[in-house]
Amino acid sequence: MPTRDLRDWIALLEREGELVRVSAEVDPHLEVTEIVDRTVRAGGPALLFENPRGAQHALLINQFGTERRMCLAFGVESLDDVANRLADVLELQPPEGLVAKVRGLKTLKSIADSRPRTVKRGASQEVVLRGDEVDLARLPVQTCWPGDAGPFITLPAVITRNPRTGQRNVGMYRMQVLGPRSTAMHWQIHKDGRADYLFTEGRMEIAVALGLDPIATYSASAPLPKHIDEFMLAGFLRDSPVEVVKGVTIDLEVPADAEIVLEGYIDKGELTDEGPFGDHTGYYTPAEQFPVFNVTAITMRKDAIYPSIVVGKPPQEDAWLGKATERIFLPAVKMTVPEIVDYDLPVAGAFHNLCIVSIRKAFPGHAKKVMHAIWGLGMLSLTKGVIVVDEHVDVHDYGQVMFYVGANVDPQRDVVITEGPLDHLDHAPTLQFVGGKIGIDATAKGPLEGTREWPPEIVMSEEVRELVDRRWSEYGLEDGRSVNGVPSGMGQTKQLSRIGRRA
Ligand SMILES: Cc1cc2nc3c(=O)[nH]c(=O)nc-3n(C[C@H](O)[C@H](O)[C@H](O)COP(=O)(O)O)c2cc1C
Ligand SMILES: [Mn+2]
Repeated sequence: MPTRDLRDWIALLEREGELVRVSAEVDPHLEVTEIVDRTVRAGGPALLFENPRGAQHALLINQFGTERRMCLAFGVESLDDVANRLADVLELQPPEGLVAKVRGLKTLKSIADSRPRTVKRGASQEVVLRGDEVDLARLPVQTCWPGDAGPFITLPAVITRNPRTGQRNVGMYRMQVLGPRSTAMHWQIHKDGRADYLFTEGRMEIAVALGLDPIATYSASAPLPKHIDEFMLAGFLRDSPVEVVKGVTIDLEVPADAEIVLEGYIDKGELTDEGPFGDHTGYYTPAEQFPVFNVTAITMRKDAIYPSIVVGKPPQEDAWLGKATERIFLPAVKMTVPEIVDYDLPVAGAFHNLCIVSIRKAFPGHAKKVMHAIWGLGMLSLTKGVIVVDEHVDVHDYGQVMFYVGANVDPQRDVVITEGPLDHLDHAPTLQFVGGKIGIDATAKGPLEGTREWPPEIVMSEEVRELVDRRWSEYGLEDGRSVNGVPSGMGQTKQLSRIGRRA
């Protein structure tokens, strides 16, 4: 069962041996980052710093840092189980027969029941600080890297409303603390939060939830279409709606179970220099102008716990938020491009730099069609490089992928160079926001694609493999895993299971 709030989640992590409490006084200025960086790379536990220097609240970090914890958060054995539940919804067909009808109705009901529910009272408002009582310095906000412009709130769920439709949007955008009652709001150019801002005239009310259950926190980072409320996704994935309560100084609803809520507003046109900030690209993003968020109230639970995350050179904790999105959105990607079998966004590629995709190839030029489909699909459109392989290739095994890139590619024939929109933070292109794209077709080619006769791949006969399986123990050898004809990663196992384990 997924957990309902952050305390429930911390208790689960503790029961599972997945959390360590640090009682020593630790400085949120750089020191926490260095500890977390080492812990994440070692596949270590979530950390609850009980005495962050200079602050009045404990700091939770690395709650998402391994595949096991990510699965615990979603209450599943594997992230693909989450994807399968969504696939059921996406594939909802007009049902035939009674059993299918009942199943269909249950699925529809579970979607309807996923909408946030308004309640009268929320633990997130046990303590209310307004006006001059508001001081962000009570929170252990991290300055993550030596070149950062200041402390940044890094794991917020920022709630806005589209002024035209009234639709809620929830997104995760870093917030540089500027003073006791103000922060910057780092809304990148492609994001829904930014669009809500652009639609607004004058003043825009904002709520920022800190310390939610892990599914709601994850949902704030999920690249949903504009008109879908991220808290509805959270309700669906949790199997219980996110409860919301009216804000104390704003006309927005805020999560009733949050540890901390910042209420406030942004005045259109009030901008500030934001950054530099050491980001998930592995580089500092330079200072740029972003809107100023003015805080009118801090509401919180008693002894509220402040959540944080460090981004930087991969792999960091956010790798697993990204992997969750990769897995959870596969059914939606397949619905639009059904010939896609699987895809992998390598963590080392910082997600937007590289996408490996396997396809059921059916016609000449098919791999190139799929590259262009990816460059036209939601946030995947920002992907800089796409590698396409045939369906039998395991996209998560980078050794295999590299083999087919080496073996099957004629660079003159199989490489596509084009251009399009790029990630807001990508420093490599000459212009910000737009630049080159590369596609590599590593599929086997047919005569209609202008090749000579394509040779068969080497594969041992099934008969001999069975014989050797049967007789293996007679040979006095140890591991005899058969990988018929498929080059294995040569010691490089799947990235998915690897991120967590390295020292
Ligand atoms: C740890 C973390 C930090 C992020 N920081 C930002 C950020 O500062 N600005 C931004 O635009 N997106 C940031 N993102 C990505 C957005 O949360 C993500 O694109 C989300 O889908 C945005 O929601 P929206 O499309 O509803 O605006 C971050 C994601 C994570 C996991
Ligand atoms: Mn959104």
